[in-house]
Amino acid sequence: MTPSIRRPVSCVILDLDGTLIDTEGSVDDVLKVFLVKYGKKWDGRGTLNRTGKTQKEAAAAIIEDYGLHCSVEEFMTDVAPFFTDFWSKIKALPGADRLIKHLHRHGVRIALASNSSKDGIEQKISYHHGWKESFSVIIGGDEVQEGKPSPEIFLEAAKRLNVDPSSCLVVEDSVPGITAGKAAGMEVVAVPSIPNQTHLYGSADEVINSLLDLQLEKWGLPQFEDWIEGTLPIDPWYIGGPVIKGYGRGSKILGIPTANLPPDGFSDVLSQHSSGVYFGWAGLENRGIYKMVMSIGWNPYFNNAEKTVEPWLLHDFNKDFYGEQLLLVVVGYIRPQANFASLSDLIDRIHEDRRIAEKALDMPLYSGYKDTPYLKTMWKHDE
Ligand code: RBF
Ligand code: MG
Repeated sequence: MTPSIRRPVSCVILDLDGTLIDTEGSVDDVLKVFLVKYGKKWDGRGTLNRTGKTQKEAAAAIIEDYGLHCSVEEFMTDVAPFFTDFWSKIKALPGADRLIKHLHRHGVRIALASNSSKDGIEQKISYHHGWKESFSVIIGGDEVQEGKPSPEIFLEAAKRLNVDPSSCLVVEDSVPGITAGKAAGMEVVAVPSIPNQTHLYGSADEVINSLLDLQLEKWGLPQFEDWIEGTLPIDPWYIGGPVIKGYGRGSKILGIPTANLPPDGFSDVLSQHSSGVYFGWAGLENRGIYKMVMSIGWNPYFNNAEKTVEPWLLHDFNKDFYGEQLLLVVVGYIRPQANFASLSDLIDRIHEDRRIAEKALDMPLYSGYKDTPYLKTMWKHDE
């Protein structure tokens, strides 16, 4: 299936915070530690309206939110060393490294345009191998008069790339960034860093769930070559815990016996991975190792309040196994979660996911993970 071309572009302009690296969460981590110095306690306020702001604007917002008695400049000087420590620990978002390397390998020029200062950008990207060399242009918020939502930074990026703004594709997570990209006359893909707020991103040309879902060929750019039989291999990740009774709806309404895992046990792993449908191998304590397809996220159809993990073990069990230890190695991605028009459409699609996963897991690329020792770490005896 070839998607319809939107408008061919020649260059890509990437945002950094919240688009390539998971900084939005880290800002809160820093504030938690830092506000204590001012005798305040972090309570999560203001997180939503800080995204996409310049450092100065964000600092001003925090001072106001918490009623701090200091100037913006004092605050920024004070907080700087705390951030430097944190940058080294910030993870790349799913698909960020893949996107940068792919574009670079195909000679598509990339600009990095961030409201952060140039110095801050350089620090943050220095922890990611091969990134700096992949960007033809890097622009910080301190190099323009006005940060996003003004189009200035993107127009300046196009100028330095020596292309017309209309030949640029912007990838952005925040609303101010999208506004800036459209005002610059560019194509804009939104990758929201805040879930379930799709309605805020209406002016983007497309809204995607994660960078893994970006279809570059829609803009006439070289398409990713790593998809295979409807699956995308990912760096494997490992989670496990006792099987808990799920919301119950999965089994009852859908007739799909998912074995839910407690989301609190590995919230950091969950926050590092986009919601969506994944597959891999499952080790069930003292029973066996089974093929597995799962959804992680909020499941739009049921509108779950919590990010859930719902692996479906592809085997006929004749009874429930609540409380038993279930370990998973997740090896591939299939698709983002979707909101289906009807329950039967959702069920059909989940069965399609099952077929894709079952077939893929027989490919050497994925089948070897069946022997991952981790899957058996809870077992009393080896077979
Ligand atoms: N729920 C959705 O609302 N959208 C989806 O795209 C979706 N995909 C799923 C894929 C798989 C493989 C599985 C096992 C479940 C999926 N679900 C999806 C979740 C289903 O709605 C879930 O079992 C119920 O939400 C029960 O809590
Ligand atoms: Mg951003």
